[in-house]
Amino acid sequence: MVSSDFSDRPLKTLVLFDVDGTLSPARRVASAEMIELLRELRKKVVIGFVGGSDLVKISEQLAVGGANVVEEFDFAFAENGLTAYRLGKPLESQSFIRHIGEDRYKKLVSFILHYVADLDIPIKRGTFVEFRNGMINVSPIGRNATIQERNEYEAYDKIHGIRATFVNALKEQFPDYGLTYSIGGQISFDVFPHGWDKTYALTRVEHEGFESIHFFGDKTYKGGNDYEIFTDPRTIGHSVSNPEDTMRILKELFFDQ
Ligand code: M1P
Repeated sequence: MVSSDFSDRPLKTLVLFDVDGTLSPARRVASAEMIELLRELRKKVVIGFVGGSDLVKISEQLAVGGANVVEEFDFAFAENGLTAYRLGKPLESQSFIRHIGEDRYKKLVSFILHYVADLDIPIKRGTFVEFRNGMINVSPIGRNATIQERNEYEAYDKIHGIRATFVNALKEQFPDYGLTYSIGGQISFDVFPHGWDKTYALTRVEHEGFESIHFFGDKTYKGGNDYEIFTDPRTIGHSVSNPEDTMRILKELFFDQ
């Protein structure tokens, strides 16, 4: 039985979306057309986003026209669902540092910073480690890179595999830490405990009784940060190449009937 909170929706379906590359272009703001389509969709089904970034960044991308992002979506899952809202109200959140412990974290971050210092890549900027509530995000070029620098780094990384090699070094150095490494975006990778990928968000809606859960994402290939939730038996996965693709499939599935 789906909660009476959603009794106004004709379909007992939850539709979850990745953010970057699915609802908005990478690190950019979603289009007004996308937000309008989501508002229409919400009249039919329950909607939510599951982003790897923190809520502040996701809000910048999805709060088109000053809207409050946790109110525009029925479920708002930032940091893969470790920070979560249901109908505008916060759910209990999880913490990376509490899980891993200060001592082990210090060893990890020190290794990362030494590794970045020794990296020979064309340019470096700042913020090489971003400490988040549910994960850390590591960027060889640094998170302060401009959009153009990001694009150039992404192309460089595709050829030289800087992030993949970095991840292998971390796996070798910290085999007993129980960490998952996920290369989801253009310039960085996320580090979090096993199981704290996007499927973590599914554990938060398990008891809601939806008849089906759709998931839309662009990094659905093995190693991408949408892979686990896309292939999870609890979801009907849709792999998209950009936000326009998402809109096209939504219209086919929910509006052309
Ligand atoms: O949502 C995908 C990824 O987006 C950003 O990656 P990048 O800055 O490398 O493009 C990050 O917020 C990352 O955590 C997230 O997984």
